[in-house]
Amino acid sequence: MQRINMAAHSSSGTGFFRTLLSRCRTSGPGKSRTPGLCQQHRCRLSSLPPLPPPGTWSSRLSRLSHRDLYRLSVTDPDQFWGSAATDRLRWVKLFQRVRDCDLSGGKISWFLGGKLNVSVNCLDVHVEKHPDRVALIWERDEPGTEVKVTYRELLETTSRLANALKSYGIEKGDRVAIYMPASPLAVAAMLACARIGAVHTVVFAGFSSEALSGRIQDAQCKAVVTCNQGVRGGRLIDLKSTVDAAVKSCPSVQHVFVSQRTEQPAAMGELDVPLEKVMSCQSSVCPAEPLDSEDVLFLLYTSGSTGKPKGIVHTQAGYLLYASLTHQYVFDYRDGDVFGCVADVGWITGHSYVVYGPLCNGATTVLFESTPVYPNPGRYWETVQRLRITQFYGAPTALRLLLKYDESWVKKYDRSSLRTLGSVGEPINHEAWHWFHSVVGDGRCPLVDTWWQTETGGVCIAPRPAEEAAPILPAMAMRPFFGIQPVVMGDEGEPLPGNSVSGALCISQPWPGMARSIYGDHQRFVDAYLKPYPGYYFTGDGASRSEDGYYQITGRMDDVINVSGHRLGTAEIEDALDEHPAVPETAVIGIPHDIKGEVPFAFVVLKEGVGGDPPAVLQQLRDLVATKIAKYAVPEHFLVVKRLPKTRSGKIMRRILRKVATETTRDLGDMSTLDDPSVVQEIIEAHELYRKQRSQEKKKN
Ligand code: 7RM
Repeated sequence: MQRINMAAHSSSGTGFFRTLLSRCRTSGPGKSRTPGLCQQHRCRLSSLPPLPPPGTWSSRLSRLSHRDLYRLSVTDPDQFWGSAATDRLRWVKLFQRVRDCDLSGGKISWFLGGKLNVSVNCLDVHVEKHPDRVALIWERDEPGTEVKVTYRELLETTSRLANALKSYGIEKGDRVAIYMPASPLAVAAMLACARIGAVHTVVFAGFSSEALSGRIQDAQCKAVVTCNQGVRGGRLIDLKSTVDAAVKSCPSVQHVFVSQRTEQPAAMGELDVPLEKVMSCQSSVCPAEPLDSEDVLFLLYTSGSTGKPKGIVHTQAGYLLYASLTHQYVFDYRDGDVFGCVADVGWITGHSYVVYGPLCNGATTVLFESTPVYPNPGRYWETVQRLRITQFYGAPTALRLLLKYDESWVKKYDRSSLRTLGSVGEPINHEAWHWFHSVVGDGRCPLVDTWWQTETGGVCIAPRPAEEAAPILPAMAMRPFFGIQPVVMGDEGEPLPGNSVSGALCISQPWPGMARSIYGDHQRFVDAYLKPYPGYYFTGDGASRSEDGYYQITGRMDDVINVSGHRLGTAEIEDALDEHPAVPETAVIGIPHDIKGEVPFAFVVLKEGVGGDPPAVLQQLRDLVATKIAKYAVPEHFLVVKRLPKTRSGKIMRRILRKVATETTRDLGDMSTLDDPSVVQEIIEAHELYRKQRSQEKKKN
């Protein structure tokens, strides 16, 4: 088979800007509604700086200060992103227009007319230059058994896997579910989809079979890629049987590709295809499908404020460019670094900072299969020492767990390779920040607290990017990344100017990495993110801007909670609980937890009569949530109540439940809209009793 020579098709930055410029000149500033601004391309005609020579994005950048770069990125996004995309990505056909976006109308398009292939940008371009550089270090569960995969090997594996998918009829546009923990084959499966234009949707391998089938059904997946078992913390987890149970209710699935992670043979049924076996018969060369910039790259399901997870849609060029640029600038990534992001590939952090960002930059990236405490609480730092990790990127929940152990678990390992520390997923509290910075980093590594979302594609707010000399203040000094214009909105939906303000966090300009839609429901996308503040992207988070202009995230404003850095809709848990025949009504809220960040607290109303054996019902409820969603979603607390506090229009007043659960009932706030205020006292008393029982049980244990 002949491989497309992508290099022959790529164009130079200079060429792009000449074309753009000459076209703008012919349209003429006179025709433009804004003087000096070309309406077609929205580029400034008079103020264009000298054209950068091709391929010099980085050297040109290094001469501009961060402050100047940021200014350029927001005052002239076409220039900034056009130049970045031209110089940083390899195109089969260069785009003709940088962007065509209308946030109020729900239209977001970047790099229009361009054609490229993401897997070529993550693999082939590096194989040409350094085929033997290590692309992946698979840090397997058992310490000291890591496996290194070079760029050449990863390209070959990806190509075989892509050919295998094709030979089973998977085509451009088809959806493929990937239900695997972090492993080279999981990465190859993602890149194989990207190579042939199929759309992957990775489902975190901790999700239950029902959660998996719901996602497969929503995406109408044609195939699933999985493995026989997972290995985590010394334990084996049956993944194949979960997939078997899931696909029973998924008629769209024609094939299940099964890889062998362990010796244990999986029972193979009609749909099942042994992955390694079919790959070994395939060619290690697979032509890359040239794809439109706006073709879908992947779907990733995430929780919202309703019971049904949303299939967030990301497309090719804009996503890849944003992931790679943020990977380089936020983490100070340099050639030769060993990038250690310990997130699972099932989350957006794994997509952007284990796979796409690092591979697009030709980095060596770590795939962490284990847990922070296996075989002991020194695991992360022993791994840092053994692999010589330069950037360590993890979640506050793991840090809060580890800081409870003796410092010697950190100190006995050599961490001198570390240069940048990163945190993601939830607010990092001061204690965890200081422990990470001073104990792990010996006070010498910048710690970047990165705020972003599944929907934003990559980091949007982080301490350093906008200004090199900015000091990093513990747990708050966050600044917008290039191209990001955060806006804090007031109660009336008005942008709050100046500093020392807090409100709803929005972003006022589109950026290339942002989500394009919700799969199969664009209206829901518009309603959730673009309608609340017309003309802006609404994040769902609250934020404040300090007197120095730094951003600090205060947390979700909707019914989404964050358990150990995993996003969870309280409505999803309620839906699962409500399936129990003895439970007419429930309300779930999040309450603070010192390690997990937040945990679900369930208020349940039991039907009269069946309430005879509450402990048994509560155990059934726990099982329900574990099978419907995942174990981590099981509420930490259940409080049986007679009624829930409701407004006259029938809405549950969660604010009151939060106050009861966090024992802050001294000031309950305005209760004038409550239908029957006597409910509140009833619930407070029930909670008081529950608290006493729990502390007695604790004493006994
Ligand atoms: C990357 C990721 C997104 C939600 C987001 C926030 C919260 C994430 C931070 C944070 C405070 C942070 N994607 N969040 N990072 N809150 N500081 N540095 O986590 O889609 O799974 O979650 O997570 O509420 O909206 S996600």
